[in-house]
Amino acid sequence: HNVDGSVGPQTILKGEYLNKAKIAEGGKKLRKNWTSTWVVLCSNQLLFYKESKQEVVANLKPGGKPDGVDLCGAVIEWTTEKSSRKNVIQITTSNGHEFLLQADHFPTISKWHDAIKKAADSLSSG
Ligand code: I3P
Repeated sequence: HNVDGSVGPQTILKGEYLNKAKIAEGGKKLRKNWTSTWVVLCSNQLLFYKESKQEVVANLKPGGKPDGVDLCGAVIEWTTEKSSRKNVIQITTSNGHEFLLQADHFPTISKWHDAIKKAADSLSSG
C-alpha cells in the first residue's frame, strides 16, 4: 500500500468510512472514543486513515501514515455487548489490541465483517 491511501496490488477491499473505536491496547482497557476513519483492507492488515485519498488530494493535505492492524491471528466477531450502537464488529488482535468497527448501514458493516474474517482466517490457516 502507499501511505497516501492509494490502492496497491494487495488491497482486498478499498476504502470506506466506518466508525472506529479502539477499546484495548495490549490487553489493557482504553477509554472508548468513536471516530470516523477511512478503512482499507489489505491481504494481511487493516489500515486506518484519517482521510480518504480523494480528500487528501483535494485538500492538498499530507495523508499521514495510517495505523495498521496485523490480521494474522486476529479474531473477528459481531458484538452486542461492547457498545450500545447497532451493527458493531470487534477485532481482537493476537497482541491483545481490541477495536470496534460500526456502520449504521448493516450491509456495509456486514461486507467488511465477512472480508476481514476471510482475510484473517486465510492468514491463520497458513
Ligand atoms: C462514552 C461514549 C461512548 C459510549 C461509551 C461511553 O462516554 O458515550 O459513545 O460507547 O459507553 O462510556 P464518554 O464519551 O464519556 O467516554 P457506545 O456509543 O459504543 O455505547 P461504554 O462505556 O458502555 O462503552
